[in-house]
Amino acid sequence: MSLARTKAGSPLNGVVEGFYGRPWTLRQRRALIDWLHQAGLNAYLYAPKDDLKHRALWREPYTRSEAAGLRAVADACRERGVQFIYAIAPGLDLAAAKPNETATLIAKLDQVRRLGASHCAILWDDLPAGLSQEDRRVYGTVAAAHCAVANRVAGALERDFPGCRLLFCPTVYCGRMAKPSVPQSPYLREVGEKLRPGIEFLWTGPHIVSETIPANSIRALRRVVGRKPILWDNLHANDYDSRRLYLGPYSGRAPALRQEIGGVLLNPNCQFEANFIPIHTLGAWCQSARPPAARTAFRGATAAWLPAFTCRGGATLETDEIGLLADFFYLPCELGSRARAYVADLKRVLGAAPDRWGAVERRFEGTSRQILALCDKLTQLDDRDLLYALYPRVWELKETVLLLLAWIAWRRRAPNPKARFRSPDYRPGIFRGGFAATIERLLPMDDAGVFTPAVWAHSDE
Ligand code: GDL
Repeated sequence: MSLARTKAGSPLNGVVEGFYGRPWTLRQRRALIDWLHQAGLNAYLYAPKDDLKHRALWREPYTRSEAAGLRAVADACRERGVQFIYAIAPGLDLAAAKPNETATLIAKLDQVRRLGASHCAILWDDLPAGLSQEDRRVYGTVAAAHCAVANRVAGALERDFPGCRLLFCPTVYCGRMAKPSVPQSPYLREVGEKLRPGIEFLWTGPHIVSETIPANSIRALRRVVGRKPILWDNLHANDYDSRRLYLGPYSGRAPALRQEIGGVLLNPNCQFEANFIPIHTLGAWCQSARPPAARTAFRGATAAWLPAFTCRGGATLETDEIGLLADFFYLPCELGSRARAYVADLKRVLGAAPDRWGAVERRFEGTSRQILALCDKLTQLDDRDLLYALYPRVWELKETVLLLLAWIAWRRRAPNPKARFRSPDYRPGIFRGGFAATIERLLPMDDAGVFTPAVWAHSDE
């Protein structure tokens, strides 16, 4: 049994359960800790936005049975050499100027420390703007209030739990939020001056979801806040869009970035079971002296994930099929190579008459059939939790491919190039219906991010 200890300042690499939505279960957290251990990662930051006692009801202590769950997580972490960092997010209603509020905060952290959390974090992300009148009078600024509370907590932890680290997530937690810029942001500058030196600083990169994180963007931040940030990396977070799932590799972060940061905590898909590739490839990025290219790490991860895909009823899955699936649910701004090729083929098919389709269309149909076969096999997975994590997206993929095949069959038969496709299988309101889809059609966004109303002229008559 290895003991979970880190020296102050040694890198913390792993996962932050930091998304909105249903928190993971104890069973899932145990599996996570195994994955972290296997991937050579050493940290789990507990911060599920919708654990009421983490955020909305942060003052309330955990009940006996909730405490048993947290203790079990802490034990599992200790057995696997993973640091269990418990985060609290009091900013929705904390009255910073009232001493008993900080005392309540410290008492709550005391509870989870006694349950076995190795370190603590205090989070100030996603808060309503401004301070109460009283806090404004005492502190003047949001940054001053946040630092005062964190400094007091740090003092108490230092006294009662030597060796316990404290992480701080600022209200301005990415470049895009820093106004007018990272070096000029009054909030960041004040945090840099007032936050006690030992307290560690979380940062999501240039954006909330950062496609890339250039090393020089972090150098600029370090100059302002006076410490190496730990990345809270939302690359694979999907809580902001229930139609997305990210099975692609950890990518868009050059190895040189590693010297600039105190670690990476990945906030991944809400669907726990879908996170194998993100975690495995993060491990490769953090661990290797020379991290492999993202695509190479991805291939390694698909092979390592294969044993989870055993099926009932005789179906067998190959590594290549897992890669195919993951290519269709890759990264926020990137499709995997086979999905990209599929879309490129589709564009050529859509733009040409059937007698010009030739090999492109045959390849397109071939891939379509592979996808459909794969979707069917997945329904036979032994691991039903894995299936259910993937199910909504797999179902949508299958329906989309069937639509494309129906269009191709129709187009082959359609004599008139101006004819338009419709089918009772795709009825308005039933196919892609609902409020969000209605709005998407009224105010579509183009590839450059420009929204243009579909209806320009309207009459008030
Ligand atoms: C955020 C939230 C996080 C959420 C993520 C993606 C931080 C620090 N906070 O802004 O809880 O999961 O976006 O939606 O990232």
